[in-house]
Amino acid sequence: MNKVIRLIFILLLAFGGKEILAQEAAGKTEKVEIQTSAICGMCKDRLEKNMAFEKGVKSVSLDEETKIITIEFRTRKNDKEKLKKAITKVGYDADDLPADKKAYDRLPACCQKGNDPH
Ligand SMILES: [Cu+2]
Repeated sequence: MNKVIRLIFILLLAFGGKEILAQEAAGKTEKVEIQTSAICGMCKDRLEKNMAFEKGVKSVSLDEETKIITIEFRTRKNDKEKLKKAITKVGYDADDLPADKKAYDRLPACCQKGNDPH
């Protein structure tokens, strides 16, 4: 390979070219915002950790002020309804979906909704 071309290629990789290639190979991603019933920092950790393991999820972040969880995922592997369902399985409401009763009962008392933020 020509040295100049090789150098340009290496520079491209260094400046994010690699990520663009990887993203294209993996398909499109989408970002969704879902209102949850999280209460405290423990809820935030719990939701972020659990949702990070859902199929196709690339990033998760819950806003402690608004309780809105932002999830970036690969559209080929998951969809918003499934992600909402997964949130309810952790024990929290997701938009219009109520929390799964069993999962909710397993939450520490301080994390069950109806409690004041702590
Ligand atoms: Cu909590």
